[in-house]
Amino acid sequence: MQTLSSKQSTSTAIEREEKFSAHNYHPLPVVLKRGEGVYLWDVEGKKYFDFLSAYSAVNQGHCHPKIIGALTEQAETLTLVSRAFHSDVFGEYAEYVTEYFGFDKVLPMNSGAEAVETAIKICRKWAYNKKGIEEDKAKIVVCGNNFHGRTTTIISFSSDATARDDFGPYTGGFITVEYDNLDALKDALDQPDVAGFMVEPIQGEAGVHTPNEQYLAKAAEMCRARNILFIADEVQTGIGRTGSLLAVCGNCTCQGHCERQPATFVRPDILILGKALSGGVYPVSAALANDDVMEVIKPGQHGSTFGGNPLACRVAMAALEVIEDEKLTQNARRLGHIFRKEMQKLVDESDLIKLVRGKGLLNAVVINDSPESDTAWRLCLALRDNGLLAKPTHGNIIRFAPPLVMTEKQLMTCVEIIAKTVREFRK
Ligand code: IF1
Repeated sequence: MQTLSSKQSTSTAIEREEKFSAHNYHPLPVVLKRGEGVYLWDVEGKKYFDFLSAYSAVNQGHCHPKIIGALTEQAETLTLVSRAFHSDVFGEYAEYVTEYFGFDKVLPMNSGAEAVETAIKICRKWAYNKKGIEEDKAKIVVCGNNFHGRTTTIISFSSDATARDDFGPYTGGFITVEYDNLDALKDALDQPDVAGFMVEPIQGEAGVHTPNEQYLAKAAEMCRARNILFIADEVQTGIGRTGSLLAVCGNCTCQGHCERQPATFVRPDILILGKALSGGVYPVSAALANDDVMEVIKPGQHGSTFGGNPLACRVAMAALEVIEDEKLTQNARRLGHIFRKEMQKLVDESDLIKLVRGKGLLNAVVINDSPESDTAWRLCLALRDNGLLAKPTHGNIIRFAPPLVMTEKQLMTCVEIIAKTVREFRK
């Protein structure tokens, strides 16, 4: 009886969603009710390891007490005044976040896509006001197979047909080059009127593609030599996920040990953050830049009702403190090495998975089947049944990205679940 009624609550929840919500997603059939740290529970009380972390938003773990404490305390005090007035929290946050990442100024927004749009607008305005590009001529170079969000401008330069098709007319002003190809980048940067180059340091949605070691440093250097802004979209890769505070400083010799102002080899002119900036508690995003770039934005030229609200500011400060307090960047780096080593053993032993790649705790395994097959989807269903939640990307790739608060012991339990599931799986 218990099972019957609880089973119905899963199916009822899914049926309701299907009936009353737009069909813009195809979620794994699991209905979650509670989260704590690396764990999630469904409506039937089954416990899972979260291996998606809401696409790397929940780096600090679910319902982190320090972040929830900041949220509830501020929620009872003041939530929103808009930027028509000052709040006592925004200045404190602006100082904190700029010092943390080593930039002069922050422009606060809410979603990742809004922060990307913000970077595009800053870059274009800089092109006209500072670089002297003729009005409406500025070009921004982007990479093939990018994922930067879902606004009409952003999908205009997407190469993913599902994300782009039938949403035209599209916004112009973008040049697409192959990712991780410096020759192609050089040709594009040498075209007239190029103002910026925007890149994901690791392409997440495309299947966790880590570029060659020198790619980002060389790309940044090429931009600098041509007075072109280097724009890093670290919405998914930033804030400890890849074993360094930012993925652009992934090859830094600090081994993930430097906190704040990373001794990065590669300093973006505009840094875009979102997701884990709030620990997945509240939508908080930001574009950061130094004064020579950010000063092109004047009152009334850009903004958002909710951007920089007191609740968001408190949550973000708490979320960034947790990253430092609990040394989550270092943990991601250490556990990432262990995880890939263990997955490599599985690759060697099994026909089902072809390879493992990634950095820190942003990893993916490639399934030995075509992207059109349903093998990765069915493997994710089997992982779910065995107590681990992950999601396929691009058909035959499964992304593994647990919260960074995971312990080594928990990770080894997860490795066992994955190994057992792979061994028992029939294509
Ligand atoms: C969805 C993907 C991840 C991002 C980068 C900006 C944004 C994202 C590098 C926009 C967002 C999300 C969006 C989410 C799925 C997810 C995703 F698979 F689609 F690509 F993480 F890998 N820049 N990525 O990855 O941020 O506006 O969503 O806050 O369902 O669209 P947003």
